[in-house]
Amino acid sequence: MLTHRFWAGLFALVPILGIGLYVIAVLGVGSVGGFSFAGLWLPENANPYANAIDHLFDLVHIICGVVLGVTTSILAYVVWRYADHPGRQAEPALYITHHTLLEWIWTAIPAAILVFLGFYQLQVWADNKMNRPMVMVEGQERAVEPSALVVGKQFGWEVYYPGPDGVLGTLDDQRVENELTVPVGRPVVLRVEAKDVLHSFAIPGLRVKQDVVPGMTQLVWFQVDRPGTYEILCMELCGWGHYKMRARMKAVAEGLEAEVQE
Ligand SMILES: [Cu+2]
Repeated sequence: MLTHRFWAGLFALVPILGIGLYVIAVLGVGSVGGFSFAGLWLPENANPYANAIDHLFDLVHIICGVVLGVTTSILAYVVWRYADHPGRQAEPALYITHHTLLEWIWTAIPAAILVFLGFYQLQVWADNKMNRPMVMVEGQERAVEPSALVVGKQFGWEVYYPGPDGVLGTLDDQRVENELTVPVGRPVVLRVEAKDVLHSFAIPGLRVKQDVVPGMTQLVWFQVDRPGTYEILCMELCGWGHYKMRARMKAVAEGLEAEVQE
């Protein structure tokens, strides 16, 4: 009797804590024992390409939150209500071992949600991963060229800028460790690569995240609308020093770029 109440209570903690912690992080107010809840959620987005990503992120979390809340609450209730009691037999109407219609329903609903999300996000994926930003050069529309090459390695980021020849990927490239500088207010394209193992190039404040694979070249693009310093992280567990793969990205007003790089 008491045991199943205990288990039911424990199961009930899953929706309460699972959803409650999200709400606390999103609201970001209050503190417990000196630990502040501010800043637990993502930093404010500074990349206009990523507003749609934030929208998708919220949508997916709301869908998952509702499903988690409903299913785990039902589980806790069922453990509470229908646990085994000595001497009591299951009512025949409630003794269900298989229900084909129910199986169809809880397969079809998640499938429909996934298919919906798949189509719903197509344009966002295209804008962020396929359609490179274009600029007008002498009356012609051209794709923005990468302004720097970022190479992930165990454990840090090498940043290469074009040297005096103005071409990226040549012998006179300038190398800087763990510091990237980009202009604000216009599209920036970067080439990202990995030297040794899988890494993931991420700038949380811009919602940029791209896995990098040795031997492959990827392009990422974004625009920074707020000058300042942003955190660059590796989001792929890549070895013992993974936590050290922090770098800084400085977003500066046009014209100041050269000064900062020196
Ligand atoms: Cu890494």
